[in-house]
Amino acid sequence: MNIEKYKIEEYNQQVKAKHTRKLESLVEDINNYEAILQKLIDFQIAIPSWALGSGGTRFGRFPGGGEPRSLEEKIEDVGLLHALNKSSGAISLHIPWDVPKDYQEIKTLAAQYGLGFDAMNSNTFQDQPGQALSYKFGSMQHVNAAVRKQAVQHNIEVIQHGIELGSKSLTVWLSDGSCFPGQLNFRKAFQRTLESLQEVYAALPDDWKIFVEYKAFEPNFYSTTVGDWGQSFLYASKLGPKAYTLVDLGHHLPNANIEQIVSLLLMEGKLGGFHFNDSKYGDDDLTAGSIKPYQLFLIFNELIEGMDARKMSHSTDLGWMIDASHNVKDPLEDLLQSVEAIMLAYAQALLVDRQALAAAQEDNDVAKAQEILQAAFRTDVRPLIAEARFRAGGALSPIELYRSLNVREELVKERGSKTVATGL
Ligand code: LRH
Ligand code: MN
Repeated sequence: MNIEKYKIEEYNQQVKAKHTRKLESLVEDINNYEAILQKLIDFQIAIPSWALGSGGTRFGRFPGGGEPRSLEEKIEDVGLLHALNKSSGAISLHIPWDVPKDYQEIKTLAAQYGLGFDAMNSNTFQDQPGQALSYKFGSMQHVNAAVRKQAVQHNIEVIQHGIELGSKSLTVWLSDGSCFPGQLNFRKAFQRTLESLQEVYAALPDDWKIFVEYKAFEPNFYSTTVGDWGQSFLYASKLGPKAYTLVDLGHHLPNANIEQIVSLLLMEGKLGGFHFNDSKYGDDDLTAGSIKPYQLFLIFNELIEGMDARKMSHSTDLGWMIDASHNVKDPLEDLLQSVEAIMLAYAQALLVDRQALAAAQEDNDVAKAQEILQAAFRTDVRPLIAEARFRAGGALSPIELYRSLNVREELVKERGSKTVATGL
């Protein structure tokens, strides 16, 4: 489904006056307003191809209808999101869930929607039909060299797909680990995984990056072979300069201080990117900012502090991706809300008075430091990101327009109520 530009302009005209009133009262106190707006316009978040249908758990899945039936329809849906919020300018593919049959056709279609291809994702956590060797006991850690070779070969194929599409990075998430004490030799598992990753690393083009994604548990429930930021940092450091860690917000043990992890990985030049989502218990893959919005703000606060210290570009030097699963919400509405929450956290973090904060920290003025941070977090910056969208040609309120255009109903009419998208 295509949302014509005139429909967005028509809608914006109806709500423009209210928006302008709110914006004018907000920007009175923001001196570098235009610079912040440009940063918000430039900030693009990649949409996961595997999260455009309804997700589920082992207990059940409740498809909402109108789900994309092909990679082409997935690109259309991301194109629709990008038309509405102008902040979703890339799609992140997962292989083999989204194997492109005709590279040129797929690239042309994506370009029509102003989309690029972000990190490619490999999959050695499921056995595919006709697969020679099983990943039941792991892939790159496996005791059987032939299984490790199969996993390495798959990752090299994923890089080939990415090269054809213009992607510049590979995300490797390994579900490898163990479910019971005694099942695994941790040292051998680490070394076998490192050797396998080194073979994949050797196949990377010079201008590519590899992201090593860590996760505390699930589907293994005793140990995970890339189980936390320290282990991912160890792999990325031993692999070489093109290797980085990837922080999926849902992959930490309860109460982990993710903003401190981000600060240190950034300091070491080994932070590659993010899978944004939110969670209350485990890897819940909920809407970003829906459970812990203050944590998301604190993460962006550390990102800006660390990226500016290294003179990094906010929009291009790290991988900004969403990784969520939609069990009860319309997948497209959920993704619009995640992008909005990420933009809100970024905008609020841009408002932090960094000189004053640094001075308060040097004075051990704890209360003052908190006042400075929370002044930014408690600023309603919604008019600011709405203005950024408006200037970029998007809708002042994407979800409001999505609903008033009955997009889901139109997609169900076009695709049917029982269609199921590939992915989680
Ligand atoms: C693992 C993960 C990984 C993806 C998968 C879909 O939990 O976060 O990033 O490959 O979800
Ligand atoms: Mn992830």
